[in-house]
Amino acid sequence: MNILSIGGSDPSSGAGIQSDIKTFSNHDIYGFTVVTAITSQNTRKVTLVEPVSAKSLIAQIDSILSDFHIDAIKIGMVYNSQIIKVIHSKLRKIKVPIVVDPIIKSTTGAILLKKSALRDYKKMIVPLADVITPNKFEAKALSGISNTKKSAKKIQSMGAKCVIITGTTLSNGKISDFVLEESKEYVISGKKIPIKNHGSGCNYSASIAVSLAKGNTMYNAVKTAKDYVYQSIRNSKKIGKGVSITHKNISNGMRELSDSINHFKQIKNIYKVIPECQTNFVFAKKNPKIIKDVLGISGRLVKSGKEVVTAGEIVYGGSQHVGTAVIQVNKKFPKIRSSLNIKYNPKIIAKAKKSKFTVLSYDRSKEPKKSKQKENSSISWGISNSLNAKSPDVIYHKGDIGKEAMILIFGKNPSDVIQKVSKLTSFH
Ligand code: PXL
Repeated sequence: MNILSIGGSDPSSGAGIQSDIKTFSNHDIYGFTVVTAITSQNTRKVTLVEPVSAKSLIAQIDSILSDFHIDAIKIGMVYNSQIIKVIHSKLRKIKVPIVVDPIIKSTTGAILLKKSALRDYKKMIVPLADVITPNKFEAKALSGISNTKKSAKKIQSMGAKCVIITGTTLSNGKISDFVLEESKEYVISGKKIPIKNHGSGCNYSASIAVSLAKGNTMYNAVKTAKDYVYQSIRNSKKIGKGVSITHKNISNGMRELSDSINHFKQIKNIYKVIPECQTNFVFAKKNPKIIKDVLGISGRLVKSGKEVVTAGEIVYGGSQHVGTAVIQVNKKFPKIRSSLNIKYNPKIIAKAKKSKFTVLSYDRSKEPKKSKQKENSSISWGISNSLNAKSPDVIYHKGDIGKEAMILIFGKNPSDVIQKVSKLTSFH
């Protein structure tokens, strides 16, 4: 997937297009950038802003639009009326989701949208927005209204489909975002971290663009963005002499799982082994005790025609079933920390046995009633029932009334699992 960020260059890489590339990369999305203005700034101050010429802006936009498929666009800093007019004329007929993040002042207080450009901004940039993400100060600047709900309605009346005003209420350590969609409104709250930072606004709107590019709902996009920003502030770095720069720490485990998921999706004809209940791929911390200790995919790996696509994000607690299975195996074999489920197929089991894998199974119809009634206990029961002295490579069951037959493949880490999956499914 590809997203285009149109905005200012920030040499400190805390905000602007440099920051957006980081957010896109963190989500495995390719980022294009069109520079509207070159700011000279660090964590203490902005010393110069130089807008690019209309000619350069037009040429940059044309270069990107004429060559690449684009799944979403984010518009950040635009600085002056000339830039606003070019962006409007180039994007007004574009059909992909557009996220507008109004940038009026820098973190350190410098003007990033000229006063003389505000009128054109409201007339030409706001109406491009499928969603606009002002903070409460930017919302007031656009609408002239302090009241959150009325301000959002006014901005919507300028032509933005959805309006999200961030950082609206602050009570008992919480920070809230007010969301006004076309036909509903709601508030999403989260914990406030009292760190003055550079980058959180860009992280928020870029994360929204990622979710919309992936086809998620606005509600999910806002939830995901709030979580992403929370993590990026919590993990912010004081690398300069002034404010901290937000940073999203992608753990080695997350990266390893993400790489292996991509590898899995590229295995020839792999869509044929995705079961009805879809596939999850998990990687646990050392000594996992609870589901939150296990990375998994929040929406699973799903079959879409002959392709396998990732639905949702890699998160701790992302898989209930496969996560439970790996915790259970790990209790007896602490080296085993990764697993993936595929559709039951006797040919795969035969191949596993021929390959001298340790293949175990259990019979779901023999599960005691008590265990069946408890949510998720079937897997714990089945796995612990099947385990013997040898660390398992494969555990399967042939299903029960209303329960789909399934194969689980285990390994030390995601690459180990992928090696086994590749070997077992190579006949497809
Ligand atoms: O965080 C907003 C922002 C966006 N884009 C650029 C910036 C800033 C804030 O300083 O400099 C280029």
